Amino acid sequence: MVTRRRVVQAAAGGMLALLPAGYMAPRLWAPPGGDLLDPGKVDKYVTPLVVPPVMPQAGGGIADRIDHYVIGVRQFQQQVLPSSLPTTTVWGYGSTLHPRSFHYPAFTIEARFGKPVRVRWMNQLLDRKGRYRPHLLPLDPTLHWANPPGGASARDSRPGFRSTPGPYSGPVPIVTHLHGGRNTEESDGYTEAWYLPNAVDVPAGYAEVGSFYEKFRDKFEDRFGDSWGRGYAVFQYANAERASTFWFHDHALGVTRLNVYAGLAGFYLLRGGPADLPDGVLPGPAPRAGDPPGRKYYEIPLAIQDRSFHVDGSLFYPAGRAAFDGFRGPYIPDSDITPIWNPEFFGNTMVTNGRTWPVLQVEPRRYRFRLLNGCNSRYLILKIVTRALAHRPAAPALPFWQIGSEGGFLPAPVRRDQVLIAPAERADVIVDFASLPVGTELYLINEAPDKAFQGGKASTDFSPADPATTGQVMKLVIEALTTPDTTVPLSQLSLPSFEPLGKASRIRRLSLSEQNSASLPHIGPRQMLLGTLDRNGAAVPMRWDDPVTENPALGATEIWEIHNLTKDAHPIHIHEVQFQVLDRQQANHAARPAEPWESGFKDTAIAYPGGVTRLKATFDRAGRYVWHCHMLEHEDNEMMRPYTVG
Ligand SMILES: [Cu+2]
Repeated sequence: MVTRRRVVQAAAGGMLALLPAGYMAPRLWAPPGGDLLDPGKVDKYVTPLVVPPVMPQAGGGIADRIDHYVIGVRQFQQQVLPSSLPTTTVWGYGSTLHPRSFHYPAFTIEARFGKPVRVRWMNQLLDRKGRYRPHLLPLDPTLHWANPPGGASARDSRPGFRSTPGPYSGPVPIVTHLHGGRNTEESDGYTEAWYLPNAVDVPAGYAEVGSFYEKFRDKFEDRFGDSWGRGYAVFQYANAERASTFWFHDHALGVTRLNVYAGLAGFYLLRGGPADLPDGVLPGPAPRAGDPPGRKYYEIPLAIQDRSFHVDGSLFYPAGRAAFDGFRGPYIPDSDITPIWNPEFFGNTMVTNGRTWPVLQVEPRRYRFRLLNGCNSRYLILKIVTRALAHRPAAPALPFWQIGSEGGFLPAPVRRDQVLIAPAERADVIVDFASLPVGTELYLINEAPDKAFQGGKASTDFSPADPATTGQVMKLVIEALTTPDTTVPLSQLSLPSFEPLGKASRIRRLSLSEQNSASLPHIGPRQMLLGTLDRNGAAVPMRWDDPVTENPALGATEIWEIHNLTKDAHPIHIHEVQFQVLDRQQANHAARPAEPWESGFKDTAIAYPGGVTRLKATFDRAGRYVWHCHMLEHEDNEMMRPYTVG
């Protein structure tokens, strides 16, 4: 987006001269700089990788039939940076009955096929006196967002302003989505089913819950006989899906990017059932309840995220539009450009499982890594290499054998020298370190760009991430083998059977488009929109509150053709389903089949610019869900649509 940014800056400079003096000064929000922590000052590979332990369960009366959890969202300090640098104030999930379980990212929920999980998700963003905690990060109140100050009549709307507001400083709405899970609507974490903390000082007139909270609360009580209350909701996950790598994260309307960036994400691993493999076939164990300290794990989930920090250790997130493209106003209400929201965000530091640039000792054997791109906007192209600063594109030292994607195992393992993974995508991979001598040092690097991904190859079509900072993720050091590897070699590994979806009965043509300012020439993007296509193939962009246009019949199998009319690749996520990627087609070219690693079920897939991506899904659960772009900045500003089944 370098080109566009230059255009915008030039246009803004020219335009400002024409504006009344009041628009030019004073500057409302400081640009980044000054107190931003230089990532070059963060020592790499001095902190061991954290393997998140399992989330402790809550005891329950019917604990033998359902796994019960009581999970709060709290604010706390964590040593995200190396211990020579300050701690970071983060938000994270944890079991309210186990205060030491609060961590960013969350401890892992281990779920068994066929055994439901019921979670009481509690908003505990409170101080010791029970007063609400404001957001850690600058929250733009001019988006179409949860908007608690709007009260019952104007919650979940885009509020009007007479002058450009500063960031929202009131109580923060949350609602948790189990990403990848196929659950009834009231348990999906619908973006307008948010709730504030049960604080003593919620201002009078504020909506304490989103517009769908009460309806889904009543549905949940009818369906499961458990009630919701002030500051919490209860969701139940059936765990009827294929064994998969799911994750949970916040999904509150218009504030998801900030809630997730503050730390609200964790793994949810579903095991067992007909689409899993017996214990011992794949590398393991993963953490289990009651593990002694220091236990060795050969199955490890890796949540990779980009972050920036202030010199005091606090999280940095842009406090004004100018950080993105230098545009200094006029903003809403004197134009249609939001004052604080940034169209994308790229941190300057790589964090894995809540630590910057960690190191992991690995034995010369096979490991299973469940990779999650947990970044807001950043794509990752991961590679294992011998030299961290190797010239890009670097030669791979070891391949990844991908065995699974978002919806469980692939039909067969796929060898990949590099793993391209978009925000919210997961790749379940095996890496075999067996051939390497003790003491060998390897690096997990990233060659995706430090800006919006548009497809193409590193160093040919785009500059790869800065090799000194965001171009590095983790270090792996080979240590001595402690026990022989008895897992099945890749050449003999056969994965669980895979049943493709049936024939589709309908094709929907959908669009992704980008809108610039309607009032200020050349200023943009203002927002990205989903929508439909008209008969002539022109985009019909839709906003969050436009009427539902995607309404599959219950049980229908449909093909969704995603026409991307923007310049960037967008990771498209559809709730409630696991889809198959059929093919992709650029204008005037033959369709290309899905990538080999997309041969299983997915819930998020890349829609490349200037082309069509065809997805097939069966919509077999009635209710109201959403589909959206998983670049969280896009999602938060209108690039999300409700859809209904049945
Ligand atoms: Cu997007």
